[in-house]
Formats: sequence, C-alpha cells, structure tokens
Amino acid sequence: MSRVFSGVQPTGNIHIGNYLGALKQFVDLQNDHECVYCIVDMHAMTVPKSAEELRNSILDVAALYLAIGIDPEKSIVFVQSDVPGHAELGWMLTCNSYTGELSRMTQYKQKSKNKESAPTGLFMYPVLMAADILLYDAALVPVGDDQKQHIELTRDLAIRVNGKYGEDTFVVPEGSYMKSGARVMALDDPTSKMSKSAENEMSRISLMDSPAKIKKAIMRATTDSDGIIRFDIENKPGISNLLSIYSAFSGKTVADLEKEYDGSGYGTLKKDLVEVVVDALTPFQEKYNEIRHSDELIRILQNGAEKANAISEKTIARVKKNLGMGTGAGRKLTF
Ligand code: AQP
Repeated sequence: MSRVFSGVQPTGNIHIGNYLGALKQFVDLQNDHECVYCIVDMHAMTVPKSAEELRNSILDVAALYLAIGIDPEKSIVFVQSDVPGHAELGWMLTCNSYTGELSRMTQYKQKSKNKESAPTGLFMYPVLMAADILLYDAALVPVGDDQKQHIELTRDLAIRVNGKYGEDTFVVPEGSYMKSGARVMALDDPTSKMSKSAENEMSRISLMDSPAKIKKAIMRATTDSDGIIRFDIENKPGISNLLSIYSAFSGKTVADLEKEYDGSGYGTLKKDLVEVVVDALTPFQEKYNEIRHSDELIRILQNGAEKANAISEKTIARVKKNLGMGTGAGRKLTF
C-alpha cells in the first residue's frame, strides 16, 4: 500500500473548502492506502496566537478529523510538534532551498502583502511543508488546489536532494486533487478562495456552523442577475461555486444539476443547497460533540505520535546517512 500524508492547520474555522478540497479525500483514501494525517501546529505558529488558542484549536481539528470519518484504527492521526523529525528535516531542506524560489510562492506573497516585514516562519512555511511530506515517504498528498505550488516545490526539493545525495533519499510525491471542491470560493466574493481568516463570517460555511448560519450564508451568497443556472466560472462565478459545492456534497454531477434546475430560480437552488449542506454537516457535528472533550481523543493523538515517530526516525536516519550528518549518537538511530 502506498503512503498518503496530509495535514490541516489548527487555525480555527475549518470550513467546507477545507473539507471538500482536502478532508473528504483523507477519508476516502484510508481504505486502500496507509494514511498519515497531521495537525500541523508548527505551521499555525506562523501567524501569532495565544498558547491557549493554539492548544484548543489543535484538539478542535483532531476531533473534527475523527468526526468526519478518519478512523484511527486505519490511519495515523497526530500533532506535528509531537514528532521532532519535522523540524530536523525542515532544516536539512532549508539548506537545500533558495530564497528566490521561496519568494515566488503565491501564499507567502499574499500573506505578507503590505507588510514592511513578514514573519520568517511564513517565508519558510513551504520548506517545512515539504519536510512534513518527505518525512513519511508519502507517494500521495491530498490537498486543495491552492497548495499545488507548494507540492511542486516539495517535488523540486526531493528531486534536487536525490540528485545530490542519492536517489534513495526521498520518495518524490504527487498531489491529489478533487474534481469538484478542489477550490471552493468565498460566498460573498466568488473570485476569492473560501478562507478561514477572511473577516466576513458569511464568506464561508464552517463545519460547526448552525443550520441558521448556513442558511443565512447561502441565501446571501453573491450571484449574478441573469437568472440562468449554468456552470461558467468566468462569467457566472457565484452560481458555478454553488453548483460545485452542491455537486461535491450530493455526489450529483454538475451537468445533472444544471438539468435538474433548468428554469428554476436561484432561490430554489440555494434553498435546496442549504438542505444538502445541513444534512451533510449534522452527523459531523454530533460526533464532534461526543469526542471533543474525551480522554479518548488525547489517547488517539499520543498513540498516533508514537507510530508517526517510528516512521520518522527511519527517514531521519536514512537522510542523515546520505547527507553525511552526525554519528547516530544521542538517540536510537541505526545507521
Ligand atoms: N477554499 C478552499 N477550497 C478547497 N480546498 C481548500 N483548502 C483551503 N482552502 C480551500 C485546503 O484545505 C487544506 C487545509 O488547509 P490549511 O489549514 O492548511 O490552510 P489554508 O490552505 O491556509 O486554509 P485557509 O482556509 O485558506 O486558511 P487561511 O485563511 O488561514 O489561509 C489544504 O489542503 C488546502 O489546500
């Protein structure tokens, strides 16, 4: 079985974009892959937050992972900073990356825009993300398509290091992207991606939102005025976004939805979409409330960290050997 790795930042407001772009794939892939799913708290530190906020968000995401159907009996679920290999490999890759390529990363450019000086962690984010993936010899990385550039950088770094130090150093991974849901757009502005950090709550649907909030956000979603239900991202981004969300949650194709709603008004489509989304999220919310404050959750994360560490130690030993680093002393690494 080939290995899958991915992660989500514990930064609050996990939304249907995160779910449809990435998390839904996490669940689907666990039946025929060895899956490693991380809560990437070291990445979350690139944006300042209090210790309490970070700690709570870590447990929120862990509970959400389980609530949406990640099965800890099948998949490894753990917190990034519980495995020191991420930071170690991050440095080894830092020394094999260039400031030029990192300064071209769109996410860094967006997040540092209009700032006189951006946090160094934000600049290094893609290198740490490459380390996360390469540490587990992952062949496949399920993510939303906003992460494509970071996956390409990961591949470039792996190929570069393999060329210098030996082809057995890293497995070169591939990204895995959904057909519907790879980029869910903001409800208030369908030309921007739905995002956790957007100020307007109505721009997104968070997985924990109440039916009333979901209804308000969808009924207010920005559309156009021609009244025709047709998928056309360029000319009708709002309706196209709603059709994509509907398709991803219901399993119906966009073409079938266009036929089904031919001649109906936007109000009918939106009303039905509210129902589809509420029906999909309600079971997640019930399971989340059951598990969020349980000891079981902590036990699962500790158990996951042990398994993740066991894989990580092997990779670190192999990479250090290939790069000529250390002696194997100080920890149980066998060279
Ligand atoms: N709008 C989106 N559509 C589809 N997939 C998305 N992802 C994020 N937004 C969308 C995917 O969700 C996964 C987890 O994301 P993350 O927690 O690592 O952070 P992010 O990409 O920075 O998410 P946000 O919501 O955009 O947060 P902020 O506002 O903080 O930047 C990733 O696989 C991502 O592709």
